[in-house]
Amino acid sequence: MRTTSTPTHCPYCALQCGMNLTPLPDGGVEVTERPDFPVNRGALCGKGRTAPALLAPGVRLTSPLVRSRGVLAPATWGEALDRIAGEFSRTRAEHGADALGVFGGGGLTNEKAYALGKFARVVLGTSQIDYNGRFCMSSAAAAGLRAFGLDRGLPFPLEDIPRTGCVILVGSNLAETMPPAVRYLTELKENGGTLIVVDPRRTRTAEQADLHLAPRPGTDLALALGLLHLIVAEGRTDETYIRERTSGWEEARAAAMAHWPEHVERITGVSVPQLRAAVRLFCAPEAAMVLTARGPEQQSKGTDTVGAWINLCLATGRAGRPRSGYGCLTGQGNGQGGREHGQKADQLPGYRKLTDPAARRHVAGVWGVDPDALPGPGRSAYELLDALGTDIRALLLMGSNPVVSAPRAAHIEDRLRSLGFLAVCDVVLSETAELADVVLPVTQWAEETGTTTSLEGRVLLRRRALTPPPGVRSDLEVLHELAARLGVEKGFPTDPEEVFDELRRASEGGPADYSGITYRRLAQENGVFWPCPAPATAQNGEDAPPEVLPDDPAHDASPAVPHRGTPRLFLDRFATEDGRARFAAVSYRGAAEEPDDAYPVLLTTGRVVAQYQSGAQTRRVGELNAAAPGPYVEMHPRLAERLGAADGDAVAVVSRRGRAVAPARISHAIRPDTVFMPFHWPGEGRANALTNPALDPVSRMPEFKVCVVRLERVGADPGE
Ligand SMILES: Nc1nc2c(c(=O)[nH]1)N[C@H]1C(S)=C(S)[C@@H](COP(=O)(O)OP(=O)(O)OC[C@H]3O[C@@H](n4cnc5c(=O)[nH]c(N)nc54)[C@H](O)[C@@H]3O)O[C@H]1N2
Ligand SMILES: Nc1nc2c(c(=O)[nH]1)N[C@H]1C(S)=C(S)[C@@H](COP(=O)(O)OP(=O)(O)OC[C@H]3O[C@@H](n4cnc5c(=O)[nH]c(N)nc54)[C@H](O)[C@@H]3O)O[C@H]1N2
Ligand code: SF4
Ligand SMILES: [Mo]
Repeated sequence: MRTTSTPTHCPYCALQCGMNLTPLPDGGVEVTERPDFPVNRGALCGKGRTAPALLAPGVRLTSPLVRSRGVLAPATWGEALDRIAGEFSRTRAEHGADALGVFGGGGLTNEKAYALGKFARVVLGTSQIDYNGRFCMSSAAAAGLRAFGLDRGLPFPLEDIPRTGCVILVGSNLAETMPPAVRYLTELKENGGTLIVVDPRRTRTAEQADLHLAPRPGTDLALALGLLHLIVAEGRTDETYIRERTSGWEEARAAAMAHWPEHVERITGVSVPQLRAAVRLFCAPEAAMVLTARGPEQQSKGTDTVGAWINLCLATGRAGRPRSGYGCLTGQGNGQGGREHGQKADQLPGYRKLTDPAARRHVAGVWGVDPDALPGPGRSAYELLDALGTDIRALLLMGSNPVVSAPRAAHIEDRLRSLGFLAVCDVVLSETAELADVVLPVTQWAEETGTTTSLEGRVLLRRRALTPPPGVRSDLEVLHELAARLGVEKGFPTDPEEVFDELRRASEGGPADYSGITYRRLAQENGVFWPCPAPATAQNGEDAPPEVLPDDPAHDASPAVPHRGTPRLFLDRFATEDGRARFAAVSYRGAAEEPDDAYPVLLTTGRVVAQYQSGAQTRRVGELNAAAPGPYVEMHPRLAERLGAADGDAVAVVSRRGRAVAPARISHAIRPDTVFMPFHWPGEGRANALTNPALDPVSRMPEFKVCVVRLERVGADPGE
């Protein structure tokens, strides 16, 4: 039998590695290298390599489940969909549209995220929609918008990294979270560039650094201010750039000058000589970059913290210039696109603002509804989950597992249980799906076509390579069926390309303009970077083939020529009204919780290479589970000694919100005042039983990276 292989992309993280999928005669599927995709050049991590394991029946859901007499039992699609539509109609009639909630995910394709946002606002008429991206990079997004007028995680392709002079990587453990991307750092060093890693732990990533700074969790803001102080004091600012391309320097400068290096050393634990060394490495070369990930972002001051790191780029003339700039390493498979097309509480497609009258008119026009009928902004993710069972009575959840991944998770689990009605679309019976009244089993990445936008802002086509098993339907089909049952017959097509073509029109003229991107182009090119406006003559959907693209990388304004897309942003001007980047005038403030006698130790949380997020998917893959079978508490030998714990002993970690028990993992790689737990597991070792839902005032992102705890020995075997 001849089998054809289909080029596509990994279902997991934002690197969106290219891979080929080949169906095997025995019904399985093989993942092979796809060397033509430049980002990973064939390399995959274990998660990508083993992703097909979840396609097998038995592991995944293949029938809808409906709760009856307290138990989830198989039901027909008709019964399941009728039940959801019935409960939603009844709840809306009794309590109003805002009693209906929708929670999405950054793993959903652009088409799904777009359709979900439209479904909430047009079919349900609710303002109460948000998504898990709020837990992910929303502080970097807010800071990027504030500084540059536009938020695209990386404003340049990854291939620029090896060509810069110095990279400061702040709170990213790339070696575990995006292993194939480590080669960009290796190549940077091979080219003579330097790497500074800022992480309270000496991670596999930090081990590669020329300089590792290990601040106390939650103090990155002070660290960045201290570095800026030294840059000014040592006369290393780029005054011409500051004058010509920025605004707000005086205030930012004054704020930084109030943060003396000795004071910063006391707050962060990073010594003044280390601060000076960092400034030297960063300022010596002509070009440099600052990249942030969840470490500095998942803080109750994440927006200001990222703003302070951006200030370093602006003060030294390293943004909007070749091989230089600030970037955020977005996390989920479609973490970038997922925040652009309307599943966020305050947004309309194309990264438009829900409060902007012109944006409402444009999108309402595409949707064929009255702009005044569109609800206003709703609650942010944590606030939405916190309102379940009180203001919000029924919830549709698509692409998230908050029982494991939300901060203060035991409380959120209670809120979910207190709902009048919960519907979950998922590929597996996640811990959150277990609480649902109706569970709808959906198709997976290899069985459906759709687009994602990678951390580079590169829009990619995932292609259907396999026929889904009977019994499952796509998320788009679910929304189509529910819309029809709730009285909206048109506007929810099930063909992803049709949805994408509508998304293109909805995004046209917005900050994230996809109107010039078509499935045909995506199939021929290795992705297209947004913004990519439609050429004036091509607005009827007739796009010219990419062969006629001009070679000049700067887009030729000639209207008939398709736009090439925008790999590099801000080279001429920033996206602010006056074209200037804005400094953030920020001062240090502490975390929402600081250690005290009752809770003397800092807890931070994060990831391990073999598990993904809430683990709903990867905990079901044998090879990954064997590599990372359960939670642990990483602690310094000095802390372990004080506790009287040996490696492997069960330790209880107690915060103001709850308690988790996991074996100690003793390591010199962590600060003695801090413990680390990965958050991929439910049950006794659930890290999020402990975390603090203190929110950043601008981005509404929770403080996953800092809370205070006390430790207790509980015996050697946590399993019993
Ligand atoms: N294997 C794997 N890969 C993934 C994921 C996964 O779940 N598993 N998830 C994907 C997603 S959605 C995301 S968002 C990315 C996340 O990617 P990363 O941001 O790289 O992942 P984290 O482990 O959450 O955090 C990174 C580092 O921040 C450090 N850190 C903790 N507190 C602080 C602090 O206060 N300051 C600083 N500077 N650093 C601190 C931690 O020690 C950790 O090493 O990964 C993506 N890739
Ligand atoms: N303590 C702590 N907590 C954290 C973090 C941290 O660093 N520390 N990081 C936070 C971050 S950055 C993130 S991104 C969140 C992520 O946490 P979650 O939002 O829980 O993300 P996932 O575990 O990826 O959950 C996705 C769910 O959707 C399902 N799914 C996958 N694809 C599809 C699809 O196409 N359609 C549907 N309907 N379902 C699908 C999966 O099976 C899974 O059950 O966790 C946050 N929580
Ligand atoms: S790095 Fe991310 S995209 Fe690449 S194979 Fe691993 S999980 Fe998939
Ligand atoms: Mo994330």
